[in-house]
Parts: sequence; structure tokens; C-alpha cells
Amino acid sequence: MSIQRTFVMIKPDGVARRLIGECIQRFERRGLKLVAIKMQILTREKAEEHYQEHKGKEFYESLISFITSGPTVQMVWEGEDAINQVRNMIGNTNPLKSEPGTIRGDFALITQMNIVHASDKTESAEREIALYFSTGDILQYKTDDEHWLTSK
Ligand code: 3AN
Repeated sequence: MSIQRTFVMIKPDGVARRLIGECIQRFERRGLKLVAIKMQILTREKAEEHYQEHKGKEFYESLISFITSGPTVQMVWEGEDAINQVRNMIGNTNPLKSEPGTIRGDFALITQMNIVHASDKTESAEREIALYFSTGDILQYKTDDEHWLTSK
């Protein structure tokens, strides 16, 4: 058993296309647990901090300008192998290479407007969660199925 937390952000295109519920429903149905959520328009400073690894790349300026262009939703999801499982569920960075059945494979065609971001490894998840949430923002609770599992 390896319960992990991962960071997920619905980008301005996902919010504008009213795909917040669709994304949340997919993660919930899979069995992941939402433990923190907020909504905000990112400042340039926050966006630069988030995407610091891409600074200097040719798409950097348009990435920052796009991600700060409208409301975004930040979430922390918890569950078994959550980091890899969520990455598999969102699909390849380039939607043209995303499998049908993934969020990007079902709803996107363009890399920059690929609906959703999710942490790619443990260190990124820790860094990204800390960038948007303080410890007290992350809830600890048990869902019905967890009560059932622990009582068996
Ligand atoms: P992912 O979001 O799948 O982890 P990253 O971290 O490599 O992908 O890239 C972060 C974001 O930067 C992507 N979601 C996408 O919006 C943008 N991006 C990455 N590569 C490109 C590219 N070649 N052209 C345009 N935008 C890109």
C-alpha cells in the first residue's frame, strides 16, 4: 500500500469549457479522494514559480500568458499510487499522443490548451502542493469505502 497525494490544476481552458465537474468526476469514480480544493486566477509570479523548470524554453512566455489568462482550479487528490494513476488518467502532454479515455485524449488537441496539469513525480507533487496549499488546508477524513476496508 502506498497512499500518495498529488497536485492537479484545471487550466483556464478546462474552466472555460466547463470541464471542472468532468475532471473531478473521473478522479472520484476512480476511487481517489479530494482532500483540498481552491480556485484562483494565477499571478504571473505564481505561474513563474510553478513552471520554473520551463523558463527559457520557446513556449515559456505563451505558457505563462495562457495559464494566467483566466480562472484555474487547484486540487490535492489522495489515493493508492495517486501520482502515476492521475498522470495516466490525464494522458500525454501532447494531446495528439494522448490515448482516448484520458482527459487530454478525450477533450484536447493542442499542447498548450491541454485542460489539466498533474504532478509527474513525488518531488513535484510535494513542491506543487506546498506552492498552493498550507498544511491546514489539506483535510484528513475517511470515506465510506475506507471505513469498510479498515473494519475488515
Ligand atoms: P505536463 O503538463 O504534461 O506535465 P510539462 O510539465 O512538460 O507537461 O509542460 C507544462 C505545460 O507546458 C504543458 N501542460 C503545456 O501547457 C506546456 N507545454 C509543454 N510543452 C510544450 C510545447 N512543446 N509547446 C507548447 N506548450 C508546451
